[in-house]
Amino acid sequence: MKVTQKVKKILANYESDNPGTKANIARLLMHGKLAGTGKMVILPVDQGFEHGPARSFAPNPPAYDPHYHFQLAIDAGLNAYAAPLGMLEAGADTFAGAIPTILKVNSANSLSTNKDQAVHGSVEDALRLGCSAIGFTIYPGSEDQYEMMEEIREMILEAKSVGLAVVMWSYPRGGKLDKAGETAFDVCAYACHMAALLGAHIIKVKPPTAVLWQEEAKKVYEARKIDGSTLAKRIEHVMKTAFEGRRLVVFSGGEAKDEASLLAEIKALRDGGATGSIVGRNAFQRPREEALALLEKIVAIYKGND
Ligand code: FBP
Repeated sequence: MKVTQKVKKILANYESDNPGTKANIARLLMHGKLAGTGKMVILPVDQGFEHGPARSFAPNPPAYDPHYHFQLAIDAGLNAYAAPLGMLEAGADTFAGAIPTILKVNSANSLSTNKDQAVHGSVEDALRLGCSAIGFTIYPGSEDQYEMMEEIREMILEAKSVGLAVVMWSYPRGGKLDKAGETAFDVCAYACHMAALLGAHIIKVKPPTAVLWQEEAKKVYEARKIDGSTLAKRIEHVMKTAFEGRRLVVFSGGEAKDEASLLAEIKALRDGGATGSIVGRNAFQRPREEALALLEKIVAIYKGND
């Protein structure tokens, strides 16, 4: 694997990390069709946990099989595949070394009312399965947010000490946040910044709407004329909150939607300077050939081809 200058420059932003962690960040950035570009597209498949099996897989039944997702990510030439323990274990031998993997170590489920997550995977599991990173979700704003941050503090320390990378899903929800607040411009930027402060190497947030939700922050956004008029402008600002672009930030795909809207959104993410996308339902809920064609278009957008 020849690490490109572009990727070397990105690795230099991780000033405190050991060679093992840097090698794993490099693996994530040097795999697949976007290898070496500094951009990434990741397939996440933890929706079976978060939303339930039928809601996740019934739209495309072959997706009940964990092997399906490894193969989809590999054939689409994505940078990495992220999933909880059982999913990764179910394809661990067949796909060993075939694509960088991210072990999602905590999850929520739709049967609970708590805006919290259970830790069900470990750094040891990630090493045993040959993963490049652990993935962890926090819910900024929830009543349990401090506990989640404390849990991740310990796991980040452990992961970094054994040379793994850390990917953090930072999804505001719970507490006093309403639906509009969860994806508001200022709240999303705040969630991204907190993930950077917690020590994440790669941050995952949702694409923000134009809503300014916190009263005090709104005054500053308006007074300082922080432009949130287009999605690309909002992404530009979110990247600033990731230490002026010193941290990698990928944006989630969301519920399955029509191709034109998804591609328009991805172009805006790219134009705003996003590192890339993490696209789950929009990929695996489509028939395989359709998903591969769509992922090809998404990759082409990040390559700079419109
Ligand atoms: P999608 O592209 O399917 O939205 O996947 C991204 C993701 O972060 C998953 O990892 C996670 O299961 C899901 O979104 C959570 O979605 P939500 O927060 O809407 O329940």
